[in-house]
Amino acid sequence: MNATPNLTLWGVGTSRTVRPHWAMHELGLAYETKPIGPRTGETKTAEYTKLNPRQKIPLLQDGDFCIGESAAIVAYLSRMYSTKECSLIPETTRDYAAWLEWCFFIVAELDSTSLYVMRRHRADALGPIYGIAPEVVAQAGEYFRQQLRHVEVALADGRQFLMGDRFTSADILLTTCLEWAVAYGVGICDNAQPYLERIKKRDAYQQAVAANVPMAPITPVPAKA
Ligand SMILES: N[C@@H](CCC(=O)N[C@@H](CS)C(=O)NCC(=O)O)C(=O)O
Repeated sequence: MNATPNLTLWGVGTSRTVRPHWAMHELGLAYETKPIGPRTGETKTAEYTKLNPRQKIPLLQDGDFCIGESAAIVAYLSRMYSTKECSLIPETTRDYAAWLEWCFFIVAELDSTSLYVMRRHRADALGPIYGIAPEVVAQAGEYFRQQLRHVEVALADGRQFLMGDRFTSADILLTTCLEWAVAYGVGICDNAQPYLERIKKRDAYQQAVAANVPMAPITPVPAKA
């Protein structure tokens, strides 16, 4: 199928950057890491801006092709590099639809609308940049818990993973959000606790955490001009 891939991953240190590291470890892919961090000025260099005008991490280079957005990178890797022995994406149309639904739900509702809002407005996170807003932080945490009901109901049938008995990249996205919520002191639903413990035992998860260093400090380092 594919010749030996030439993969370079830009970015370490955040809940978003760990996602593609994890997907690559699950898939057994060799890759180079460019360990640039958020708000260090490293996303704003001319070299990096040429690759990613959004000046955000993570970013994957696959040969002469670049893709940004953590969830898109993980979906791309899943589609491109899954094998019969190790696949992060469902095959049947119905399962694929359910997987898509999970991925979009997690990114839109749990990440962008809840946890990232908390991050932007917490005094000990990006609040000094975007505005410290305790009421907004509290509401976003509440919204996260409400939305997590979808996860609680799905996991109630005892399934091991979001898609049933098979680990997929939707589990990568969910796990990173659950961990982020725990770090922010937002309670996660009952069925998510054993799910999270189980998933964190995976070798690829542990390898990805080790690869995703140095971790960015919670309180932002002012970006260099
Ligand atoms: N939706 C994007 C968000 C990426 C993002 O916001 N990355 C932050 C760090 S978590 C970043 O690179 N900020 C620019 C900087 O701090 O220099 C994704 O999931 O990849």
